[in-house]
Order: sequence, then structure tokens, then C-alpha cells
Amino acid sequence: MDCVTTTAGSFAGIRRPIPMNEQVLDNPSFEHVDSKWEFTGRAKLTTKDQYWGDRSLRFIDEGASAKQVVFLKGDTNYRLHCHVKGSIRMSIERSFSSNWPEPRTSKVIYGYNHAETFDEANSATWKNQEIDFFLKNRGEYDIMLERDDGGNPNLQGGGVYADTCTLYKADAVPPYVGSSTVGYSGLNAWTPPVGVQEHRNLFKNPSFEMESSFGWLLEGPREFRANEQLEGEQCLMLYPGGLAEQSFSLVKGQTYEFRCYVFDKCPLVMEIQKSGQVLQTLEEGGPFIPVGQGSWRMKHFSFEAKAGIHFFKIYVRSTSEPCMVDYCAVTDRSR
Ligand SMILES: [Ca+2]
Ligand SMILES: [Ca+2]
Repeated sequence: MDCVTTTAGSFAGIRRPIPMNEQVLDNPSFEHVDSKWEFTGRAKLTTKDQYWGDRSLRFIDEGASAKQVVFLKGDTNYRLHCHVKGSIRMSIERSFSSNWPEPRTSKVIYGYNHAETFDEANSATWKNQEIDFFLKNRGEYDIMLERDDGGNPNLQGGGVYADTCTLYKADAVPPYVGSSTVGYSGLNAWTPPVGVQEHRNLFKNPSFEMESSFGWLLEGPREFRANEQLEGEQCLMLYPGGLAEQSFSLVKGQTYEFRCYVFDKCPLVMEIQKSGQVLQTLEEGGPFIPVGQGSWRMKHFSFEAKAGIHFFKIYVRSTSEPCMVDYCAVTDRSR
């Protein structure tokens, strides 16, 4: 018998080591039992299968997850990459707490990949899954891996695993980790038209930015997205049943315009109420006006104000699809 031959699973000899220089995640290959990974549900280290080394992470139930908190620099592009089997959701996120008009905690998503994988040259069964993302601000972020079949249990038939999860600055990604070109994003350069900029706009924080005095009352399912926003550092993602609201006084008899920018003609409802009565509603449909910024569109209407406090609500009906919105304005058109 020859000396050492590979046994099932012992692929270390034919796979390249994981360069740890400038690699941020602790225990990327799930080889060590004690590490900075925190597991929720039945997510467990296993020797049953592996891409590299002796162990991998196995997600036994839907919703089982692994989280690691990392400290990352600002104004920097990164790549998060794993080898996976089955359907998982990878994300970079953290929570955001605002205290005005009422205490609220929401999630901010900086990068997201649900089951978008591509083939791995070294393996017939393991796939590549990656997220190239940009961070404006330094600080602590949660790296999340979660088993999620997206409604199709068949995707999980061969078991659900992750291995060799790495996080590099974009300019330090080894050439064989994931796709060949790193996607650079950075911030969007869009600025609102002069007529609806903040000094003429009655909304506080019209761009849904991360301010503790946030301005909008939030209800129902929502999160913020810091990877696809139109303006500033983030936009608001409303899920079915989610709502954002502000209220302020208007001058009776004056004509005002109410507008919002939405992503990809998504079904945002814009409504004005006063004393519990609906004054005007712009339904889910258009017209949607292109603004020269990818899939972002503007929708708006004008109205004549009553006396006193008006409530401006933007929401997604519970039977509808999620909607991203960034930058809303109420402006006095009589001036
Ligand atoms: Ca491993
Ligand atoms: Ca924004």
C-alpha cells in the first residue's frame, strides 16, 4: 500500500490554504470548537462534510444561523465569501436605534446574498457564495449566515453547509477566492432637485438617514438598506404591513406637493390624513417618473391643505410586495 492517500473529506492537500493576512473572520474554516462564531438554532460544527480541513458548519434546521461580530474600517470595499451547500442567506448588518419620535430599533443591511451561488472549479458539490460591499463608517458589524430555503425545501435536500467563510478588504482578496473581479460600489452621487431639498422640505430627515432623532414614526416590518440607496447612506425597506409617518401643520388653502422616490416601481402607498380621515391617497401604481438613477422612480401628487396638522403616511399593504423608498418631500408649491 502506498503511503498516505486521501480519504473521503481530506481535501486539504489539494486545496490552497486560506490566506489569513488581512482576513477578518475568526475561525473561517470552522475547524475550532471555540471561536467568535455564535450559533442560533441547530447550527453545528461537523466532520460529516467539509470543503477544506476537517470540519464545516452544518445548518440542521431552517432558520438556524451563525453570527460573528467584526470590526471593520470605513470608506472601504470588502468581499465576504463562503463555500456552501444548500440555500443560505448571507448578510452584513447591524442594528440602528432611534429615540424620536418614539424609541425604535431596526436592522440596517449593508450587503445581502440569498442563495445566489456559482460553481467552484475544485468541487462538484460545493458552490461559491459572495457579497462585495462598501462601508462608509467604521465600527462593529454582524456577519450573518442563515439557512433559508426561500420557500423551496427541495434546495436543502443534500444538506446545508458552509465552510471557508472569509472576509477581506477588496484590494486584499486572493485571486482564487470567489469571482475574479471585485464589485466596487461606494455611495450614490444623487442629489435631490433644488425645489425639494431640505431647506424647502417640510419632512425631517427626508432621506431616512441614521440619526437618533430620526423623525419618522415607524410601524410594522421594515429594515434599512445601505447597499442600494438613492441618496445618503441608507434607504428604507418597507415589508408588507410596514409604515412610516410624519405629521406637521400646513397653511390652509395653500397648494403643496407630496413626493417619494421608490425602487423599481414598487407598490408604495402615499396618503395624507387629518383628524383620522383620509384626505388623499396615491395608490400603489404610477405614474412613475424616471430620475436617471437606475431603477429609482419618483411618484408625486399635489393637494390643497386644510387647517392644522396633517399626517403623511407611506406604507406597503399587507397583501403587497416589499418596497424600498428613499427621499420624500412635502413642499409648498404656492411660493
Ligand atoms: Ca473547514
Ligand atoms: Ca437615504
